[in-house]
Amino acid sequence: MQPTREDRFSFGLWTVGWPARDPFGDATRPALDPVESVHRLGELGAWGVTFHDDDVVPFGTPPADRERILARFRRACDEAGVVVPMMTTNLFTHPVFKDGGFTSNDRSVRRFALRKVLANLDLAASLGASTYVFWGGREGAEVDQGKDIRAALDRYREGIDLLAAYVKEQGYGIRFAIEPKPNEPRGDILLPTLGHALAFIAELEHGDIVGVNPEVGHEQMAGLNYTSGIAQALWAGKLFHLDLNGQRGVKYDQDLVFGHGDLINAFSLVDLIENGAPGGGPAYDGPRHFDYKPLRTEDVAGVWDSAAANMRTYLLLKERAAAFRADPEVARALEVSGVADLATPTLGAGESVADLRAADADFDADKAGERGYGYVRLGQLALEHLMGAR
Ligand code: DIG
Ligand code: MN
Ligand code: MN
Repeated sequence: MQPTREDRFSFGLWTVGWPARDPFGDATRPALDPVESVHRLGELGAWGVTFHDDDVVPFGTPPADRERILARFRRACDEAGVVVPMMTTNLFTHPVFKDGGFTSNDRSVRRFALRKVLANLDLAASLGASTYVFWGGREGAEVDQGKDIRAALDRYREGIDLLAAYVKEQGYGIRFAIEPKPNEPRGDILLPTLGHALAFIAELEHGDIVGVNPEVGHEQMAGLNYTSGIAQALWAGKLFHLDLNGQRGVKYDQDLVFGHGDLINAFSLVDLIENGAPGGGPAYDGPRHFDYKPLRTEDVAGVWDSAAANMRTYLLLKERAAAFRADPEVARALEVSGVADLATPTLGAGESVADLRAADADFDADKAGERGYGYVRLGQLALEHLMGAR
């Protein structure tokens, strides 16, 4: 269960670096030097680190200091043997973004937000990041009359398309991943779920390099099944990245350690990711990225325990999922449930609508309705493998 670089685990620096200040209380931990986090995460077995611009170069840092800070960060990554697979922009902390970045009602703020992302895209390219995440935490509203949603989507599309055109012109080889979230910190956030994000991407001029970065807890805050959402993102060829963590039901964004929320869904997710390719094998070859927050109750030692817990839980679930897939009783249960039959097209090759309507004259709906699909048996087998009881 010792993570290796081959597992492609990555962490946001903002996760372990969270000093645990929340709306109701002060920080319970000291600020962490990003360089320290890079070394510690590398020692724990992480393959990559990710960050918002401001996580490494604080907002408003003078250019001369910026280069010194970045040189020290690059050195740390080289020494620790970690890469930077993904980067993103902080368009949510500074008060200037309190009504959003790309979709602020204030045009001067929208223009500033685009300049901030452009600068960070140049840095992302120089660090070899292949994915750039857009989480629009402040893109939203609390008062329906205060935000013209259609105009906001126009501005969001204008911003993403402009940035995508820039990345193409520069030849950066970067793909964009939009991260949905239904609410918090705004009352309602634009592109609230995976489905909204996929529909938005379909309207872009440069949607070919734009995918999604779904986060476990964000879909579950909307009461949705994360594994099903990931399956649709894979089906659409748009799963460019993912944020793994835990969430216990429809409540505030808990950003728990991966698996510390809906463990059954975490199991089916790892099974899909690691075994879901047609014919078996990984269905996704991107980073296994953790975007979580160490509980506010933890000290610094607890922070590193929590980082290790994410990777260990993932590896345990991967091992359980492999056992599930290798179990002959599971194969039989899958057959009873007819899971593989769904891959058979409903119409035969060359069958017309007329053929379909003239066919199956002997179909007996009552008899077909008597079939038992055996899903409880299948679900119990999954649960017993998850529990290590088989
Ligand atoms: C929160 O879930 C968001 C921000 O932390 C960041 O912009 C993004 C990166 O994965 N996730
Ligand atoms: Mn979250
Ligand atoms: Mn996230």
